[in-house]
Amino acid sequence: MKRTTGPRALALIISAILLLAGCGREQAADESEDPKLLLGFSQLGSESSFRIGNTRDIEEKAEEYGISLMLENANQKQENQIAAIRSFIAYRVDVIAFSPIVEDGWDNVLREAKDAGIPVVLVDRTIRTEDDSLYESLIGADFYEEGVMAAEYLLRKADDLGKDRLNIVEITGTEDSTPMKQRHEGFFDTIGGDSRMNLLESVNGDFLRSRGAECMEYLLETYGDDIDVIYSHNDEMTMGALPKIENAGYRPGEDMVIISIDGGQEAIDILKEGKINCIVECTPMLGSILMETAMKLKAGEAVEKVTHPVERTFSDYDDIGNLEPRGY
Ligand code: GYE
Repeated sequence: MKRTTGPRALALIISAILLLAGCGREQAADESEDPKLLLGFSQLGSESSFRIGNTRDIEEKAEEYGISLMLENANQKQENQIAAIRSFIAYRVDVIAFSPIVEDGWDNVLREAKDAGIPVVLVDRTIRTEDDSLYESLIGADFYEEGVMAAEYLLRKADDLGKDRLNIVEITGTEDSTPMKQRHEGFFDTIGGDSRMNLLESVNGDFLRSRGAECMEYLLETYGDDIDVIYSHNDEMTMGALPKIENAGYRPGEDMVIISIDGGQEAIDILKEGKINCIVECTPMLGSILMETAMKLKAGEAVEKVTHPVERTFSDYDDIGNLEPRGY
């Protein structure tokens, strides 16, 4: 048997080293081709159908555009995202993208990316920083506007219900995250001047189905019959809450007005059954804009600082019988 290290064996050894170096990576860049662009993307987790749809869309669009994707999933931990961004810098990717789980605490790592000359794109959520030059572009929904749309639905519904008081409970998303803050503000700024509207309590459900169920259980124990409206910051928490409402003997969608956000297929189907009254769309399909933006950045072209997708509301006032499959 030949014992010298031929080119093929060498290639195998190099691949093995690269694989080891990329340990923990869900998908490593294909080194065999010369990619036109290497994109490092740190996804924040897998907490909802929105998130899973967003990850899938980015993987699919990277492939379509012939872009090599290094994808890391942070499993809901900011420190994992920071470590992923550092590994992208060490790998010298062309562009770094990430969905920041919370708004604060990114300045140091983003300064490191800037010093290394690697442009950064924020996907879905934004960050709080005094230095806007730490990122090139934000691609994500206008969460404040989503809160406004949810409130506009409620104002219309309130007129139809004809009650002079509506008691609201709010189940919010992850503390210190952009959608949590802005969905709250947009909603309460819009109903603020209406004397019928009364907030009983806001509780934090962390965008998780299990937490949505726990929050609802607590709210029902505390306020029971008094609850007229449930404003939930995502479908996942809404779907955790619904069985609790039914088990407590109430009919969601009739005894209590249910307002949700995202518009994934499972929730849309429940809206069609009448157990959710209104869903504000939040689309996870941000992959194409991300790929276009990354390519422009690599080419040294100017990009939009902020891009918001166009979104709509689905409610019991609309005919959504023929709605296209949602894809998430
Ligand atoms: O609404 C929720 C997800 O950041 C817009 O995060 C996103 C939110 C989305 O987990 O379902």
